[in-house]
Amino acid sequence: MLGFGFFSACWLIAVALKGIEGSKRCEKGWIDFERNCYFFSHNRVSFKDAMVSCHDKGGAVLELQNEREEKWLDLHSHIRGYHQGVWLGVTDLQKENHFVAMSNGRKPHFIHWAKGEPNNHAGQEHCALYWLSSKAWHDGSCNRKAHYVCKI
Ligand SMILES: [Ca+2]
Repeated sequence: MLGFGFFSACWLIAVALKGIEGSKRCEKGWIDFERNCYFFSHNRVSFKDAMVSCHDKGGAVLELQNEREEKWLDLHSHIRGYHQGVWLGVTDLQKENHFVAMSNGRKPHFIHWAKGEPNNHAGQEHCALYWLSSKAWHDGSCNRKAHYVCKI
């Protein structure tokens, strides 16, 4: 006869499997955070190449939504040995000093420029990066090479 112990064991296994299934929601090579999946690049590329790469993977260059996500990005960038900056999907290529999100062309509702940024240094900086040493955003040349994170 199957006792209560057997059924409670089955229930625990079912809950555990559901947990495993839940953690496998993102494809291999992507990691999940608050219901989204993120791909951290191994190489450093221009802003345009980062956009193309993320698009090819079915995602888009990370557009930070809030401080929690920014802190999480900072942690994982350090874990991966990133240095300098990480591309964000924010640019003022269309209109100087009018930074918009690539996904919708609108002013991002979360913005976190470092002190003195964006400064459009030498009139050449139109793409935003999360700058690790500042723990805040910089505008940089879109042609520079930087790590990037795709988000789905
Ligand atoms: Ca700058």
